[in-house]
Amino acid sequence: MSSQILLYLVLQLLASNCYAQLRLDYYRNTCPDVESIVRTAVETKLQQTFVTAPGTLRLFFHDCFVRGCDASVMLASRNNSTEKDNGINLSLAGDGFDTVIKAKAAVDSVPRCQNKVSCADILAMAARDVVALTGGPSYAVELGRLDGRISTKASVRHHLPHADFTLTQLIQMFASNGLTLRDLVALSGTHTIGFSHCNQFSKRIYNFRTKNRIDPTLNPEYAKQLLQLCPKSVDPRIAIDMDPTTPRTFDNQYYKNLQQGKGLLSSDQTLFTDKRSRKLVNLFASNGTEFERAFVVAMRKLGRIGIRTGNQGEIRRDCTMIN
Ligand code: HEM
Ligand SMILES: *[C@@H]1O[C@H](CO)[C@@H](O)[C@H](O)[C@H]1NC(C)=O
Ligand SMILES: *[C@@H]1O[C@H](CO)[C@@H](O)[C@H](O)[C@H]1NC(C)=O
Ligand SMILES: *[C@@H]1O[C@H](CO)[C@@H](O)[C@H](O)[C@H]1NC(C)=O
Ligand SMILES: CC(=O)N[C@H]1CO[C@H](CO)[C@@H](O)[C@@H]1O
Repeated sequence: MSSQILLYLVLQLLASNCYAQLRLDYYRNTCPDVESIVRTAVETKLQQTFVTAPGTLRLFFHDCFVRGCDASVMLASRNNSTEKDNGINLSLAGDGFDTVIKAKAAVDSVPRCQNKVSCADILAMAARDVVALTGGPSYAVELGRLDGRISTKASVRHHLPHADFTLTQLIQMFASNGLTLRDLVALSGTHTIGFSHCNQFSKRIYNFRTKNRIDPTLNPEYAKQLLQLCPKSVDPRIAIDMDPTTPRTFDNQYYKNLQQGKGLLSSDQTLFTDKRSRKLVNLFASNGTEFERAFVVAMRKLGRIGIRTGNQGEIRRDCTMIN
């Protein structure tokens, strides 16, 4: 065997070891009904408020990109120093956290399941459930993540993408998490539901490069609507639909919007503007099945980032505090 092939095999082994212990039936013996317990809790919460869906999905993304999928995003601190205290998080909907807390309580109310299921796994299941419950695809979730013990505000800064990132910056950040351009375009399709605060895109309608200029990649009619929804004196708490066409349905409308210049964030619209990703946008816009397949593949990969097993973590009793 050539040394190159050997090296390749060793690297493969190391890479697969990072999530070697994730399994579809991880809780078969400890908490066999965990899937339906979580699903019921998520359904109940979603009936109370729609924000449950986007809030939970975004929480999963932020968890996985910062220190891996270990529920570190949920840790609260007394001294304002954890991930969730970071400014970028100001916009993480409280209902996402609440979904996990409620589902964890439901799981722990079953005696045999008590303190057996990690918060990180509950978040991964809940993220899958909200997609299916809003019209998107369903898929089996790999389980066996442990909860991390560390969460720092500083770790957020360099690990989450910003709305004004260029495609090159987005590609780099996703690649550093093992995600491809296809994964990036498919996962951005999550912006088919949920809300954005005006400050995330106000530059595009008020100060694009120079004062009073509108981003030319914005559809002019859509730009007019945005100016009305987000006047200069807007209440900073106001958030608007990211998919203006079917805001509460997890579908491929997001990509059709991009084709029409109706991507809300600059990081959305650039997926169509830039030739490197336009073909994928067109594919996902024209074929919802292609989108769903790519999305499921990408969500699995997202859920494998930085997995903790063995003594690298614990099963938190309270998702907001280490044991
Ligand atoms: C590609 C890079 C991405 C950027 C630059 C980005 C940025 C943003 C921004 C700025 C918002 C609005 C936040 C606010 O003002 O409240 C947002 C919302 C959201 N993002 Fe992303 N995002 C990205 C990728 C993702 C991914 C991969 C997911 C999930 C897998 C995701 C899920 C969401 C959801 C569901 C919302 C709506 C949140 C809500 O309504 O509470 N995003 N994103
Ligand atoms: C916050 O508290 C934690 C533990 O209680 C400590 O490790 C950390 O250094 C503190 N951070 C700041 C910024 O004070
Ligand atoms: C937490 O710290 C940030 C600065 O890092 C500050 O802007 C914010 O007001 C603080 N929040 C609280 C509740 O003290
Ligand atoms: C959409 O993609 C699926 C999966 O690749 C394929 O089977 C189907 O024929 C495509 N549909 C259309 C209308 O192209
Ligand atoms: C939902 C949530 O916990 N958001 C927090 C994000 O960060 C701000 C600033 O520290 C907190 O006040 C929010 O509670």
